[in-house]
Amino acid sequence: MKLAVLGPGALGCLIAALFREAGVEVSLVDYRPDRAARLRLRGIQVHSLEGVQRVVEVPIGLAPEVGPCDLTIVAVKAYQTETAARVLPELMSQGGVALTLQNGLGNLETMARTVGTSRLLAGVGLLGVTRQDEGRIIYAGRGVIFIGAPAGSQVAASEVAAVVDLFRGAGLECQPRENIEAVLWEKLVINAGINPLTALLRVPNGALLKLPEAWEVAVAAAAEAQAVAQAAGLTLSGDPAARLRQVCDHTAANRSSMLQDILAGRPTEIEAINAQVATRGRALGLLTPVNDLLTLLIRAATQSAPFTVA
Ligand code: KPL
Repeated sequence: MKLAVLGPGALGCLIAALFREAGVEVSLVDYRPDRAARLRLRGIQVHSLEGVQRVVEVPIGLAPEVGPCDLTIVAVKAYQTETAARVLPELMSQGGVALTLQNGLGNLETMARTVGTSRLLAGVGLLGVTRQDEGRIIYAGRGVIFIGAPAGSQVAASEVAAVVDLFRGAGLECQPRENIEAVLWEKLVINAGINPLTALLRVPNGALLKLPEAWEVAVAAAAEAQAVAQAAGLTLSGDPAARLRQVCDHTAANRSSMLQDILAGRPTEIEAINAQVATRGRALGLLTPVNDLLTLLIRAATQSAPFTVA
């Protein structure tokens, strides 16, 4: 099976490196030729929390160089999905599958605009992985990946099982899920709580457990997200606070992806996370004041970067 991993960010680099080490035919796909050339030269540096480092040489290229693949994993930031979706038609082989492993909502809809829904899969990963620098990542927290066929997908259960086996073969804990929409929302609930708070306070995930006021806001944002999911007819497992606590605990040393974005001066995924909770809540007649405020604060934090005092 030939694989492409679209996006050399933290998750993309980790997955591509693990597949490569497992002997899978995999390429990392970048849209920037300069960065692709540098990464090809240096390889992907994977650091563990214990300080162990290894360099994995992963083939890296632009979409036309990589060509059609059986499985294309979309691991770009939610705000780059539009760009990624444009190259999906040339990356997906006849009968190939595209799997989004991204945060937030709206990614599947964007991908469907260029390749339709029938060969799409959705996945949710609860891994703690931090990008230190171009191609240099810290694998800070192991976690499970759930994969399933969303509404409109015609990918067979046996094909989902083959993708799950591929992930397992690369040393990742992976499980198939029939109700992947609910799982996407369960992750959204977690991201709505952890990501904006850690980004605003500039703390690792585990610190939220030690900051009672921050924790209260995180739980309130997560609870609003869970209420919107329930109003949309989805049944999410468990209590949002308990789920939040578990993820903060498992990824305690990790910097959330939104904190990494803020620190690097990049756009954030706020529009795909808290803003989605607010928009979808409004459409269902639900108020989401905590998510509204967190959305505004993160937008303000992004805009204020040029004015920050030393
Ligand atoms: O998904 C994450 C993210 O940072 O975006 C969590 C699970 C919160 C890990 O940091």
